[in-house]
Amino acid sequence: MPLGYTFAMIKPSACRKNHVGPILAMINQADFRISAIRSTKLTKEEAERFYEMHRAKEFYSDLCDFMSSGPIIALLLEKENAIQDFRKLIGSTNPNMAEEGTIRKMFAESLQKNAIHGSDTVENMNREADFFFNQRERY
Ligand code: 3AN
Repeated sequence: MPLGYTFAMIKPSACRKNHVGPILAMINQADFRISAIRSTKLTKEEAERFYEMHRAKEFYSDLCDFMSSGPIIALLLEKENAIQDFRKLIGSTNPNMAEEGTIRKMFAESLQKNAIHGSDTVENMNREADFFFNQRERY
């Protein structure tokens, strides 16, 4: 299978609790190569733009407040079957449903504060990667 990419973001709650190191170790142990990485803090407007597909949902405003509440780690990751394999590594959106050994099972605090984001389609991955990284920042 050819190499592909996925975009990931370690959320403010996981950064605040010093879970960045263990999460990056799990990502590397699962054979993802880090192509680009940045620590940054989203403004509320940037969070609204990143999650614009959820604009109509009742959790949208709270989600954008949370996602702009502290630093995040943005990641572009490379692996065979990257998008699907990464969704498996992070587990279900709701941590109560997440499988044992997944990142969300280990580090999520709630449905909203679920530790990490992973792209769900190639189209979204490209949009999300372009949101954070220019071509010179990708190796
Ligand atoms: P995923 O991140 O697993 O693809 P999405 O795209 O459905 O899940 O949701 C984006 C983010 O919105 C989730 N990571 C979570 O933080 C938040 N979220 C999703 N559903 C809910 C909900 N019912 N209540 C509160 N927050 C939610």
